[in-house]
Amino acid sequence: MALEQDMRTCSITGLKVHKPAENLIKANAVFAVVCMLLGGVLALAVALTRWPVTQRIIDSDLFYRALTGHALDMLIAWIIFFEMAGLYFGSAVLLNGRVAAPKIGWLAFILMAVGGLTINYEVVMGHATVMFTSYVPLQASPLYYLSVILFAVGALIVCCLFFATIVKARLDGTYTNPSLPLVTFGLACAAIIAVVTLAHGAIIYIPTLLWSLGIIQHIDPMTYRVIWWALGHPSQQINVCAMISCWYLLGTLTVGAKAENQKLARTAFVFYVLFINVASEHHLLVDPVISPAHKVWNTGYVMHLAVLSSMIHALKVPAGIEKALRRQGYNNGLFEWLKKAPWGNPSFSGLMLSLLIFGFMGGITGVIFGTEQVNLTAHNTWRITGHFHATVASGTTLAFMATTYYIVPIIFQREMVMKGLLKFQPWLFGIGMILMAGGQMLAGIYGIPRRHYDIFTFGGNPLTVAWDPTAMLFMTIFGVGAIIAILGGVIFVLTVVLSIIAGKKVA
Ligand code: HEM
Ligand SMILES: [Cu+2]
Repeated sequence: MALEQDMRTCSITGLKVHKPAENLIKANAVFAVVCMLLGGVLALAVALTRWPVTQRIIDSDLFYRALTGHALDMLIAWIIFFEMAGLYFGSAVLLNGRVAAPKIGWLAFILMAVGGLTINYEVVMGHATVMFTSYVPLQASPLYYLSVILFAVGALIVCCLFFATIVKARLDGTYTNPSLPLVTFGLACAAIIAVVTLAHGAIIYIPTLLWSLGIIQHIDPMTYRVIWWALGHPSQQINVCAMISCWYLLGTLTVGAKAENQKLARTAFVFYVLFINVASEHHLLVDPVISPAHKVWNTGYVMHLAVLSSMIHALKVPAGIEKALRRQGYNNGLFEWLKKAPWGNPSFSGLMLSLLIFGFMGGITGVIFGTEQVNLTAHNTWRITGHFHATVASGTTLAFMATTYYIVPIIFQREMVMKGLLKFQPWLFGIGMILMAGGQMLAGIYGIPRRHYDIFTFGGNPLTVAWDPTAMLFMTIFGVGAIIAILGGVIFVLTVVLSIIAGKKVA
């Protein structure tokens, strides 16, 4: 049948893979890894500049370019390109269906690729040294804002295509179960949040572009911040939904976990959609425009409805893994299942490290720093940088890395190379990030500021601050962790690229 021509059956999962879906996943995944490489090179420059041992290794102008580029390449490009690949996988592949409009998928990819490359060019050339928050009145070139908009429009198109592909799978009858698979459901919640988030992005970046062109004379900084964070924070919840979807997927792929009591997991996903936007306000706790009563109500009460979802998933994912391993016979005592788990499988260790670092280091500190009183002292210190290097930089990144080790055989149809080395990859990246983010958070408690080029001599300014020696100890630990994590990142990029080019073909 002509319709079947562009489908193949995956020899690993038995799923039907639509060729155009496969190609779109490949393109987005390759771009994700390339962006991680760029972001990683910049991470090294930024980390060595701030490490007391190698302090100020690049000059201040380059430091702020590198810092802007690092955040954009990592938090925006690596993560979002990977999520685009995930959306095609979760809709077309998991539903045995076909991408609703592949040509539109390619248009979106081109918009995102051109946008992403131009953003990098503008930042490297020093036309947009505005940090990724690009708070006004700091101003970047019009081309920078335009590129951000192009990238966002591309991502928005892919979200729409994701929903259209689900509808198509229903119409074509390739997926007949009344409820979507849990992984697809989680991704659908991510995509819903993404649409709302990107709408806020448009509301704020379009006037900012006009302002940088000189067409609008003034943008109120406080208005900018309020709307920008309706983009900035919910987009982290897209990442959380996508990461948790990966946790469920990896639980199944690595040990055969079944998501039991799925209604609870689905309800938890819906809670993100409903409540996360309110939680954005934790970024505005030191800002004067929102009333104290509102801040306390929001961060003291409403935020916890979203936190509740994370707690549910944090119990359900390990519970599913435990049940699966017990079914395999590891029933002695309380922990035999944990001891006998496949720790040498980098997808499994990556999943577990993601869960632990995201939950214990990232999630808990997030709740603490989101409290109004604590926020006043943590704001703009390294405690915050440590917090998000535990959540998205470690948790989400590890989950995506662990998933990549399945994407390569399933989609690129290549086996991963250097399997012996790969066993260590999640541990190097994870432990490095624990030391790095932990060092940042602890140094931050002693007042070490974020985004600061020179806390050692203040540029020769007579104002000198004697930092507590303990802060220097933690900053030193930070640097050691950063180097170990970067090594883990290098192994990831290297093995993925080599596997795609030269890995053994999967039969
Ligand atoms: C090997 C891994 C990494 C290292 C060594 C590293 C290091 C750093 C350092 C030193 C800073 C600057 C902190 C400051 O001066 O205030 C920074 C900022 C940042 N990093 Fe990373 N990072 C890594 C991975 C990641 C990943 C994977 C992500 C996101 C997915 C990420 C997102 C960010 C963001 C959003 C900022 C804030 C930039 C700003 O303040 O504007 N990083 N990173
Ligand atoms: Cu936030």
